[in-house]
Amino acid sequence: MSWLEKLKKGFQKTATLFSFTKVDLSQLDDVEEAFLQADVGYHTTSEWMTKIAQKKPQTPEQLRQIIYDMIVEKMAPVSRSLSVDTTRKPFVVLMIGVNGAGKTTTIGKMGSFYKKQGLKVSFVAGDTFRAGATEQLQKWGERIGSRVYTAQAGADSAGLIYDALRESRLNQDDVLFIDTAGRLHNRSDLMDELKKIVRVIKKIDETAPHAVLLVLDATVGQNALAQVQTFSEMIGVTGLVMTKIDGTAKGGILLALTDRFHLPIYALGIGEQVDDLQSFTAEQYAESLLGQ
Ligand SMILES: Nc1nc2c(ncn2[C@@H]2O[C@H](COP(=O)(O)OP(=O)(O)O)[C@@H](O)[C@H]2O)c(=O)[nH]1
Ligand SMILES: [Mg+2]
Repeated sequence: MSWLEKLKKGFQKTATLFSFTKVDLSQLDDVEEAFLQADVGYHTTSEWMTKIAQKKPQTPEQLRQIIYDMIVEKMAPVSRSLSVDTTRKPFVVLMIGVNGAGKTTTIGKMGSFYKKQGLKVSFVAGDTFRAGATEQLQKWGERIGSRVYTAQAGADSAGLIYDALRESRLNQDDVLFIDTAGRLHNRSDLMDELKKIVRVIKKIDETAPHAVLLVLDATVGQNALAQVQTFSEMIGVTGLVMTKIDGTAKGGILLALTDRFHLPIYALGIGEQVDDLQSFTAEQYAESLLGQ
């Protein structure tokens, strides 16, 4: 299956919401309902309903074309590809997000993506909190042939990251992915640890981390807004990755997020396999969301 086919399959549930069979301009409730069901959000929905009413589509095809254009217009400015600055040695990517969002899996997939481009990639198993997190990342490392820096369970995460970054520098790695814990005892605990991690990274390279990617699970829907808000305020986020788009009807959440935060979107995850992650493009997103 090609990436676009996978994406379409992933967005199938959202696309069924947009499979209008007729257009009745005096009765656009079902269109509005589709946007809301897909988690597009109230703001974008009301903006779009006004535009649709002005453009007066006569057929479902015309209506879908209008929606397609509106999606691309909104999402093109935040579309980013997975490119890294290989002069940094290493380009440091800090992966953050709540428990279960898909941080560790995304690191494995992204690591594989860069490996295939011939880059030297290493991982840091910075989630020393959750049992099994280190082993999970080690498996990815073995699979793609990347070095994984680890510490004992319960060890200080910032300490491990400090040592790993120093060694990664000596090794002249192109990219270093840092995995982090998703949930500690409470929210301020988690944020304090992340802040400490950023501080120790800066002791070694004040330009790092070069990317702070917040991983979001698409199935949480509107709750993603609160997550972006919290992580942005507390430690700053340079971009988003959305996982688990497969099997949810909430694919429109990226529109709501863009409306509110305008953060670059780097990649979409649509499954648990190594190739189930790719760069985000507005056109592919619009096409698959509408099932075209
Ligand atoms: N279906 C699906 N599952 C995913 C995706 N990304 C991660 N997962 C699964 O979600 C679960 C949690 O992922 P994990 O990477 O451990 O999350 P973390 O706690 O943020 O590190 C695992 O079972 C992953 O295999 C995705 O894009 N699609
Ligand atoms: Mg993890």
